[in-house]
Amino acid sequence: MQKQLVHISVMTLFLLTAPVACKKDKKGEQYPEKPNIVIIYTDDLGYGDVSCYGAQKIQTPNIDRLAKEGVKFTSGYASSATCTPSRYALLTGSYPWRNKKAKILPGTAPLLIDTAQQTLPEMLRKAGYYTGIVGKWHLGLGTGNVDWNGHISPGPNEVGFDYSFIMAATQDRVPTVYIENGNVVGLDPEDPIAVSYKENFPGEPTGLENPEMLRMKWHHGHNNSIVNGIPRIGFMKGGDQARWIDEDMADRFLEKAQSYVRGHKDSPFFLYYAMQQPHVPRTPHPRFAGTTGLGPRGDVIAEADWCIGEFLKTLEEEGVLENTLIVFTSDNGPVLNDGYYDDAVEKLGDHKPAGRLRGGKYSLFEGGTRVPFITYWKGRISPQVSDALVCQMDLLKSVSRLVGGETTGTDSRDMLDEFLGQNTKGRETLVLEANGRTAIRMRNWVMIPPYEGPGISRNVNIETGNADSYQLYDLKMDIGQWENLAKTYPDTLKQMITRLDSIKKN
Ligand code: NG6
Ligand code: CA
Repeated sequence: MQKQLVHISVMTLFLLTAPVACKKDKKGEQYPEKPNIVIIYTDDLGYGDVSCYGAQKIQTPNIDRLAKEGVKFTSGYASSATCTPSRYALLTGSYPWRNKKAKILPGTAPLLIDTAQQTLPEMLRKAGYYTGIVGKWHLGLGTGNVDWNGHISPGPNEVGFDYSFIMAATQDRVPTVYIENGNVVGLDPEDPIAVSYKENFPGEPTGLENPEMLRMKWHHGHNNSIVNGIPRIGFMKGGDQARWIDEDMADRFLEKAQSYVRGHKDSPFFLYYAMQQPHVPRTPHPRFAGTTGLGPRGDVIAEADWCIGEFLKTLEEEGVLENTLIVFTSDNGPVLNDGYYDDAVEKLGDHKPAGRLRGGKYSLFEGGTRVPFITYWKGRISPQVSDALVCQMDLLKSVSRLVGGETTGTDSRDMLDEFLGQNTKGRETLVLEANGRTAIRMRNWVMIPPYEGPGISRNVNIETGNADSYQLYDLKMDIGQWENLAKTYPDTLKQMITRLDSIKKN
């Protein structure tokens, strides 16, 4: 009996200590470790929009620093060619096309993530992290009929974030207010907010009816309520004191990101810094207006890069840079005219927002989902360029191994070694999505099934990837996807069709 007890307690001790026991990687480093984790996420920034990925007309020295001293991925992907689905995949580790509701959401959409679903911040919270989001949310709020004047819930704070300072949807959608931990910032109860995506509020000016009030002209969509002279998507009334000033948004988010770091530097923290640039409406602070010669789109990219530099300085000043894993990436590829006349097309010159990639935002071609993707951990990652195939969705599983967290079966893959620059194996396959339509990348190949619909989305002037027959491209030889090899390699085509089907059924 006694012997058995001793045996049990030794076993218990072993079991208790086992999960904490460090696993060694190839370099003999020990896991789990609990560095701070920061994801810097830009909005609509293309593969060719930053100088470390080849841009010449825009200089992004701070992002370049991350690339130069970290791992610069050449095959790093968002799950999707639009925002909501990519953010859903990043936070939940699940393919967004498995959830039919994971489409670009209006500002009044209910919370898309189930509060019982696993999320990256929740996993980190359970592993002892303080978790926060500053910036763009766009994953819905509430349960269907939000009262913007009360406590707005569920939202980020109910799916794993201890702290949130967000805009609800996008800079071009109402409500145009900041929301901190579920409460509209600076709201005057005497001037309540009402929001509708169905109809205007009597007497409120709109872009369609009051062009004389506009300082930015709409090209398609974007002709509902006018806020700060900019016509938006959706109708909004009230909340005058609380409305954001577009030109100040970058500074507001930066200040919040910095104070978050200062306030939580002593515990491991996670920060999802979701910047609004270069999504429309592009409203650089006057400090950046006109600085790139590319118009507001170029200027807000320069502004975003500056913010990243300031943010890095804060990490340095607070003494935590060397203990922070930073991931820099974008939610989808680039678009020039996304609904406003803002000189993005006229002043483009020979700048190539998607680099050598075909298509852009909304597209099933590479330009839609292949984005700048950098991991940086000062003193810990040996600088390199990696061709490993990785997706933002993989951060959940990978970070979870790093910190000794827990995840259940998902589409997320453990790419920790790739993210830390310890191997370049990467995924074998990845399903890519645009507007609910899917394609598959497998090793150096990408296959796009036939889809109905226009080959070019006229308003934004971007190739969609739609075609009558199967498309197969060898990205190693043909990164621009100009030569369809579907007929030349029927076996590869078949294999990829089967593979896509089987992943979608799982
Ligand atoms: C589209 C908007 C576009 C942009 C996009 C969302 C129109 C005509 N176009 O519906 O301007 O807001 O939604 O972009 O309204 S995303 O990066 O958040 O996915
Ligand atoms: Ca986006």
